[in-house]
Amino acid sequence: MFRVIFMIVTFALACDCLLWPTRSTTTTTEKLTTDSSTQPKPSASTTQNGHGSFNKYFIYTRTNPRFPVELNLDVQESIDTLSKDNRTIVIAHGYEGSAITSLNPTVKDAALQSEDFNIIVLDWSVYAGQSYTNAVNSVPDVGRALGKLINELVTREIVSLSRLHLIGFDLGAHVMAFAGRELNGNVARITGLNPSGSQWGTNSQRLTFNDALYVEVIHTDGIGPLANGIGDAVGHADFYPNGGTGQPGCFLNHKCSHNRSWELMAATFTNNHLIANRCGSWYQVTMNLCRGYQMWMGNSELVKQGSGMFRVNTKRTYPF
Ligand SMILES: *[C@@H]1O[C@H](CO)[C@@H](O)[C@H](O)[C@H]1NC(C)=O
Ligand SMILES: CC(=O)N[C@H]1CO[C@H](CO)[C@@H](O)[C@@H]1O
Repeated sequence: MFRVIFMIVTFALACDCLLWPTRSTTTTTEKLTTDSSTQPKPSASTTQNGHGSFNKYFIYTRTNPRFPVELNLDVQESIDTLSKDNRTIVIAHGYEGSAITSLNPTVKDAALQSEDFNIIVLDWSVYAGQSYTNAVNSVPDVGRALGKLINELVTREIVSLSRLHLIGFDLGAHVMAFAGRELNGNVARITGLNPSGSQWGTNSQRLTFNDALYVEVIHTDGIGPLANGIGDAVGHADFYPNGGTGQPGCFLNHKCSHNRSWELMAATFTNNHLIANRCGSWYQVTMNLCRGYQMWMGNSELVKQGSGMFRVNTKRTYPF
């Protein structure tokens, strides 16, 4: 029942985005509603250069929780949407995603409910909508371009790396890895939400604990040949809700378990209720035998202590 309500709410929010009226005060909102067929469709080149130039960035705050302002460094009104006083969260979608993928309204709304954040939603749908391999090949450049943009915001003293949290889902987790590297690993926190596994399993450029001062990974679909995510522990803290596979209520639907990573993340912004225990071994993770110290999974804290593998058992419906 709650899950149904949650789905309806998320759907309503997604539709909300599609029904945005054009606004004269920003030149940008309508861009988000542009049909993808009218957008440029560059092919992924082997040089991987310039992919980031198609990135778009949409700002939300408590002042404009519904209608985003497109971030444009040349437009002061756009930059002024960001508050220097507030912490900043950047969200990156994954393969086949876009700014209006349910991940974004869900995590954005939960975060804004918990605190007056600057939320920047990265849209790299021009590449994320191509073949999986093209999308993978564009990840480095998309991430570096995000890193460069953040660097500029830091230079202008609008954003500070110590108050910045990068959240990436699926391929977006690896996008955040490249953004983090561009910022010399000095971002306070990266959260990888079920980082994609296909073509990243042995890829040394995947998300690692070097990419931010604190890297947390939530693995919800990381085991088996059909899994969407890397099961490997790659961050400082790696959380395996319900053992890191087959999430409650998802049955054998891997996409459902994959999505659960951002649903759980969103839920912890408002509830901060998912307390995991440290595991001494992979065996303990899978057998539900983790009895080590406690760690709060997700939430909005920028400085967290603790490293290793952690397991938390959740319910099947929101807020889990
Ligand atoms: C997962 O999320 C995507 C994007 O929000 C959505 O299109 C898809 O239907 C979801 N899949 C499942 C099984 O929940
Ligand atoms: C927590 C915090 O500092 N919130 C501030 C976020 O930005 C708005 C607009 O500048 C302020 O009014 C809040 O006090």
